[in-house]
Amino acid sequence: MSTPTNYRFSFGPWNISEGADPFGTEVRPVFPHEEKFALYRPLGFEGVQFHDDDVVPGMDGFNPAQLTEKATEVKTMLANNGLTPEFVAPRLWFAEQTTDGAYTSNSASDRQYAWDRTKKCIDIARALDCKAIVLWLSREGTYIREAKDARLAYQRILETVNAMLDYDKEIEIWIEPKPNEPTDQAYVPTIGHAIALSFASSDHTRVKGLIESAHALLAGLDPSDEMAFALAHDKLGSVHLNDQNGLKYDQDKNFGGANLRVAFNQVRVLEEAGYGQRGEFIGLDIKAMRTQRGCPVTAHLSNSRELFLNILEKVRTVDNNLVQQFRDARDYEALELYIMKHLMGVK
Ligand code: XLS
Ligand code: MG
Repeated sequence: MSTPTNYRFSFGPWNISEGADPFGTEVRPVFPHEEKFALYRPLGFEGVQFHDDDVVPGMDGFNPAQLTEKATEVKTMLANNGLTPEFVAPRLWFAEQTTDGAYTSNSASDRQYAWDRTKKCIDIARALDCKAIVLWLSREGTYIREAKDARLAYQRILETVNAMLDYDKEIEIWIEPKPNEPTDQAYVPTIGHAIALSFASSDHTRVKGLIESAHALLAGLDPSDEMAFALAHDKLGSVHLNDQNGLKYDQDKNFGGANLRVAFNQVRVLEEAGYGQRGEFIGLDIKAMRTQRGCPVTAHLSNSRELFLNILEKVRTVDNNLVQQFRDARDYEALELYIMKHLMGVK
C-alpha cells in the first residue's frame, strides 16, 4: 500500500472474538484481552476502544480504589505496547439491572445502578488518561411503545448527559446512535437525535457523536450523509467503520465488503472535512466471520484497514476539476459514470 496517510486506526478488543453468536457458543479458543494488546501495532492500529469492564473485568464488585488500581495496570500495559485508549463506554446492557434499559428504565433503583456504573466508567477512563466516554444507548428504548413514557425517557437521557458533564468537567461524551437491536425501537436512533441532545445539553462543545456505518444503514440512512451532518456541526468524535448487507441483524461486516460505493463516500466525506487532523481515529467495529479458522482471528481488522487505505487512494485520485465540471453542467449521469469507472479502475 503506497498511500501516505495521516490516519490513525483503532478497534476494541471485542473485535477479536471467539465467534459465539446467539445460535451457538465459541468456535475458537478464548483469547484473553491482555494478550490482544500485543497484536495492535503489528496489525497497524494504535488506538484501543474500551468498554469499562474490558478495562476492569468484574468492576461491579470493586471499590473506587480497586477500580483505579486495575485501570492503572491497564494504562501501563497500553503504554508498554505503544497504544492510546480512544474511549471508554459503560456496558449498560449486560447486568440484570439493565434489562429494561439503563437511564430510561422504569425502575428507580435500576436507574441508580446505571448512574453509579456511569460514574465508575468515567473514573476508569480518567485513570487511563482518556477523556472520551462513548454512550451506546443499547437498551434505551422499548419493545412495545406503551411500555415507557418516551417523553420522560428523552428527558432522563438529557439529565444523565448533563450529570456526566457536571461529574467531570473535562470529559467529552460521544453518543453512538443505533435505531434498533437489542430493543425494537431505540430512543436515539440517528446522529440527528444525538446532536439535538448535544445542543440541548449544558455544554454542547463536550457532547459529540460516534457514527457506526452499519447503524446508519439499519436506520435506512446513508452513513456518509450522517457523517457530513455531524461534521457540519463539528460534532464527529469518532467513527465505527464497517458494513451491513441490508436491513437485517447488525452484521459488522468488513468495511466496503457489502457496498464499495457507500464505503467510498464515507472516506470521501471524512477526507474532504480533514477528519483525523485533530487526532480523531478511524475506528473499526468489525466482527470476524464465524467460519474463520485459527486463533486469534485478526484478518478482518487488517483487511478492513487495508480496504480503507485502498479506498482512500481512490478518493485522493478523483479528478476534482472534472467533478466540478459535471456539477456545473448538472450532468450527474456523466458524474456517476466517471465515479463508477474510477472505482473499477476503468479508463
Ligand atoms: C455496538 C457498539 C458498541 C459501542 C461501545 O454496536 O458498537 O460496541 O461501540 O459501547
Ligand atoms: Mg459501534
